[in-house]
Amino acid sequence: MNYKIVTDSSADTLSYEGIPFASAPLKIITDKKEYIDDESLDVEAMLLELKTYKGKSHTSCPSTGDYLAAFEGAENIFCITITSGLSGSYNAASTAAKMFLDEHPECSIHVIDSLSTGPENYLLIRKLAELCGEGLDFNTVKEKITEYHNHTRLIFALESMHNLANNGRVSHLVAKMAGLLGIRAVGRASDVGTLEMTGKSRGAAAMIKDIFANMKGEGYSGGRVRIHHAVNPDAAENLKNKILSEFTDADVTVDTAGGLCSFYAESGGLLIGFEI
Ligand code: X90
Repeated sequence: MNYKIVTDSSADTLSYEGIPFASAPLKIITDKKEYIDDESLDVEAMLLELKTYKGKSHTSCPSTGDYLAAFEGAENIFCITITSGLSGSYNAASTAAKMFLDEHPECSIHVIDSLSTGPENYLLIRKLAELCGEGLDFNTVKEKITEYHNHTRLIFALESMHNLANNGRVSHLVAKMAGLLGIRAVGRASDVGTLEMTGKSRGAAAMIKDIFANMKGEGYSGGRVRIHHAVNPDAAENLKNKILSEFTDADVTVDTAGGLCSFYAESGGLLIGFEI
């Protein structure tokens, strides 16, 4: 079977080895500039520029046309989007899938609403690449990825929720918690794909402890973990070591968050996707 994986840039993964792959970029838009979340974007430079920028900023998801372009030429497509609870990306991809299948009835597309973002989406992509690589048929891959999705979770820790609040993705009241100096708001992707706060941590060491406790509270017991950080490699490494100190054989990988996740998680933010 010829498979292709299509995602949007919320997965923090612009390429994937061993399988045809496309990432449709989201955009971060200010009155001065448009940042396209693809390989041309310097995420750190963007965050620095936004630090001193006082005007309005917002984001936009890929269009139906962007998804149609990403589907072009493929036969069997799995498409993973950022949560429909916070973005129109899933709608755009679903509309594109209908249009594509009208034109190409011999093809198959399954669009997955991740109800999440970043590292959880990465885990889903990694699993899809493995399942497709095993030569399974389309419906079997679809069944298995649906089942796998029941066993993945996302936790985050944010020092600021300014951009989330300004764009209506959390209330200003909730965002206040993360606005206090030295306080990180810790939360999870809810069952409907929105932000659910679980607590706050004072200081970097407490944050690592709290994230790990939250992971175990969700049922983590040594599965794969993916940590994406917004310019916070030290915290990501510390968390990785904490996990490995208890689950010595766990497969824990660290990477940088892309433009979209870094814009919303803001400098210092951590996103953790994991299997339960
Ligand atoms: O369509 C668009 O413009 C994109 C909107 C995305 C809004 C939120 C992205 C959040 C990224 C922040 C913490 C993780 C929250 C996950 C909850 C499901 C990262």
